[in-house]
Amino acid sequence: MSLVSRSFKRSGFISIVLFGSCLLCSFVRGQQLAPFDSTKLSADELREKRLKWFREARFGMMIHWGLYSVPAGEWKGKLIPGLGEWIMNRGKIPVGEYEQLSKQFDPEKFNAAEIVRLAKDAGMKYIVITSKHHDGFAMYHSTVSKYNIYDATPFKRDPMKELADAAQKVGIKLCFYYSQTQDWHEPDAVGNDWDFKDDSKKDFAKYLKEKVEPQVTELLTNYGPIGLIWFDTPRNITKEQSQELVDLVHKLQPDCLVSGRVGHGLGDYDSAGDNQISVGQVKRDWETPVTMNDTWGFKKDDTNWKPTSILIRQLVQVASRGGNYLLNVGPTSEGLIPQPSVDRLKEVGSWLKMNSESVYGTGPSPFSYELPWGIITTKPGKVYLHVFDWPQNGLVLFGLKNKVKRAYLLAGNVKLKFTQKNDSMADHYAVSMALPTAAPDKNDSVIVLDTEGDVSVDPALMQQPDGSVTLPAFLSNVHKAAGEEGLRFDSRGVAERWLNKNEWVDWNYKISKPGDFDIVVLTSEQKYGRDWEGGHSVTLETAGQKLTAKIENNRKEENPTNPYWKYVISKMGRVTIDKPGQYTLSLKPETILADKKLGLTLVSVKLVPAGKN
Ligand code: FHN
Repeated sequence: MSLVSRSFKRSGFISIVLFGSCLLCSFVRGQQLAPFDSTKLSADELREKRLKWFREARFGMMIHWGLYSVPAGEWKGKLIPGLGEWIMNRGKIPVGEYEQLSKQFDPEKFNAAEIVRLAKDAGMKYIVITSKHHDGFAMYHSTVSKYNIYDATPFKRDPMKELADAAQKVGIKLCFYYSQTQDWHEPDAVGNDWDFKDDSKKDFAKYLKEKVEPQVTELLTNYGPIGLIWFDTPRNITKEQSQELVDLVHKLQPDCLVSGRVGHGLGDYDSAGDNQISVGQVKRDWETPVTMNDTWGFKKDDTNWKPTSILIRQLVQVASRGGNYLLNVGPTSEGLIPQPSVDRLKEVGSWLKMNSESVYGTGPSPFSYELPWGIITTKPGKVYLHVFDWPQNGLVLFGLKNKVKRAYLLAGNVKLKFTQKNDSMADHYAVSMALPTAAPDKNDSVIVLDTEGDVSVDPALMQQPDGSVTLPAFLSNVHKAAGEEGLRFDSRGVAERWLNKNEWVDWNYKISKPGDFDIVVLTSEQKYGRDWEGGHSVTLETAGQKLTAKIENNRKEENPTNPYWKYVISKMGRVTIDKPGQYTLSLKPETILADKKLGLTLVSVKLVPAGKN
């Protein structure tokens, strides 16, 4: 789909025009308007209608709050490793013992209006709160199960009702997280293998009928209009069962969205993995949930807060790929959002106040790859350069074909001097901007380019002004082995499940400044995941030269926008490219170690000017 038709579709422009012209016709003919009948819309049109607010939102607050905030990561004097909201599972706590937490749960300091105000001031447009997480405890007054905050705790209030009222007042959408498969409190649900060991005795359909469907019905009946239901972890659920949930939500509230994690690709939009940010030109509407520290539910020993700069950069990165950034907070058992989260949200809010134009209502980056200094968002006639690493000698952007009319810093509207050189013979385009020496904003300084016409760029993978070329795995041409499922890309665009050495990839790229280049392979390591896997060997071939080497851990580098995924750099050797022009680089596995579950994984291959690596 072209950028133009995509951005039209995304802004809902087509439907506004249709409704608008319809209204006008009726007015001209002097007829009374018939009430809008949504039953006449096709399934696709209904989804488009539902997605309208979501596409504009860009930024939401996720709240993980439940009984688990009472132990806050500690059980019987021992710190339980892992996520705070998983303490029941990680500690194999019997249902009868975990239930007792409800007697201590009295979050008297909970103040819905304050939480909603915090979200609003941070620039968030929706709130997704855990109405029931995997522990099975309902955080609202449910009549389906007494295991809920109103009936089972001394609190005797319904925080979802209070939030619904507060959110309605300030125009924020309230949305509910609901764990549809895992429910460690219920014998027939998924997940509790310590109390309910015998899987053959489990009747998952019964749990769906007797708990999930009636509770989802309550949530969509008693709390006013709900923006979306955020289902999660679709384990052991059939396609028919996921579809029934989707249908139930849409029957009760046709405008309510269903998250991608309902299962089987049936949601209204896609959900990236936790703390994962999608790359490239993402085809479906999407959202990513992100933690501010390491856990979702409050955990007293988790002080690993991400700096505000990372949060702002991630928000922008997600926006530049057309997605929504859902940033989590985990209130304490008193009902308070931890101060480090409050501080960060305020800082994000102040940044957005100055720079919101470059986030809300923007289109995706015209480049399918990331740029070395930051990220791009767009609007008709405007290109927003989000500069994270402020260069000392001005900024050069390659590949933009539009004539630039004006360049300025968004904050304060400060005019910048620039020159533009468009050499269509050599197919080389460059805008060079003179910049103040100090970064105007330590988190993200936004430069605006006012351009003539719809933004158009050179789609080639090209050498950047610093001389390097990055060849991301997800932009490679994949040569599949016949009949094999094989190599695929995760939502970060990283190649995985590359187990067959007959599969290989290649890229075309453009060099404008020839020279000697070191070739490095980037793989990645998850902070709290499995250990880094390498040791496979590959052959890289480009410009008539061949390098065979092992993928090793020569050096680790921070991923500038995501502390969860470090880069692991493997040096493969040096090549010489003596002329400007188009080249191909191929990467073929020699050996893939069989004991590695994900096989050969790959973030990108980079050509770096010799010695600069
Ligand atoms: O298991 C849950 C986890 O506790 C948390 O709710 C996250 C949020 O995306 N979702 C699941 C894991 O992906």
